Amino acid sequence: MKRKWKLEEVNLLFKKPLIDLIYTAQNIHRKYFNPSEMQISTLLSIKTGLCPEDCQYCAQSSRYKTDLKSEKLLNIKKVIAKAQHAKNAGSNRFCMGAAWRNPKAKDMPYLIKIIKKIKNMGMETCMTLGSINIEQAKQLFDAGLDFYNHNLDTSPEMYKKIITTRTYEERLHTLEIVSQSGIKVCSGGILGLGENTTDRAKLLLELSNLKKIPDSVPINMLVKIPGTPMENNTKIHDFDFIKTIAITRIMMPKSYIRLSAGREHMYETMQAMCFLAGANSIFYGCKLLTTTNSSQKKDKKLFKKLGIYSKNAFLNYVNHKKKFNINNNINYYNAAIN
Ligand code: SAM
Ligand code: DTB
Ligand code: SF4
Repeated sequence: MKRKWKLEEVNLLFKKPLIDLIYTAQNIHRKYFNPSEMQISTLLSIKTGLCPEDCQYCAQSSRYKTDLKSEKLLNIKKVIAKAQHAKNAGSNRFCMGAAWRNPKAKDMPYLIKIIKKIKNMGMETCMTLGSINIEQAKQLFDAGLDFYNHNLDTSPEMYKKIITTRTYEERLHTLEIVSQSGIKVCSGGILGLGENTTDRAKLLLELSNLKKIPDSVPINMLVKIPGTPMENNTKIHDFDFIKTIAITRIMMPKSYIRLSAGREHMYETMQAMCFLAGANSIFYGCKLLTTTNSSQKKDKKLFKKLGIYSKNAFLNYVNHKKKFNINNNINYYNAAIN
């Protein structure tokens, strides 16, 4: 039966020594996952900027004067070419984001076409389009959408301070609709908004106490965007970030935990500690939605050094060996990404 966490218990976890938490998290991680395997997703913004919402961290809100160049919906050919490129690079999931409050009825045929085409390429699909209703969720599910990303971002109390154009309850309602439709839920948060430890505990509590625990939990480190109200926020300390990842793993043992935005500015040792604490998924490719990501070259090097490989790359490697009748022992290191 699913464990129901209480706030006091989670607050106690945050008080524990980091080394103990990493040790516990790594043990739990090894029960459910191969610790050398990484899930690899690639992001693409299919509609950029001019968003009517006022999320204080975001480059895409129309409320703030950022350097972002807005873009209309990308044409389908461009989206498919980007997905193919991501697949060739070793990514197995293509995640598409649109800066909308919600998709309109006229957008649905476009979204459905894209999902079907990318599924036919043998990739998993994920979309993040704002709030959706049950009919739209069903349409996306029927088209083959695997995941829907919709973050709770922080605690209910903190949420009101950073976003005024929608409520936490609306967020929870969309998550419920997505779950009911059969699409897998991807939901997580951002650290570095100015939240305290209890806000972090409450975010993880909300996520882990959803009727169905999210299959995928992205943990973002705030990327400070000039022009937004958060441009001068104090950076969260690396150890506090790692601690939150470890507690996420302890509370959601079977979920993929994605080390998401902010990776570009993390040292290799910091990333390695996040993986040790239970993170087992990343965004791969030089761009997130509007900001830059760690380069593929750097990631390949890091994976080789750590002996980490993507599931896809490993399967490609095994198939390659079979095809060319290569009989030496399977060497995971040679399979790192591609
Ligand atoms: N518009 C959709 C929505 O709000 O659900 C999806 C796009 S939004 C960019 C997805 C998530 O990216 C946000 O919920 C937030 O967690 C993260 N994000 C956005 N801007 C960020 C930033 N500057 N730094 C770190 N994470 C960010
Ligand atoms: C998530 O939690 N992080 C991704 C994805 N879901 C859509 C987005 C990160 C965005 C970082 C800032 C940007 O590139 O605009
Ligand atoms: Fe719009 Fe999403 Fe950015 Fe909020 S986070 S401003 S909803 S694109």
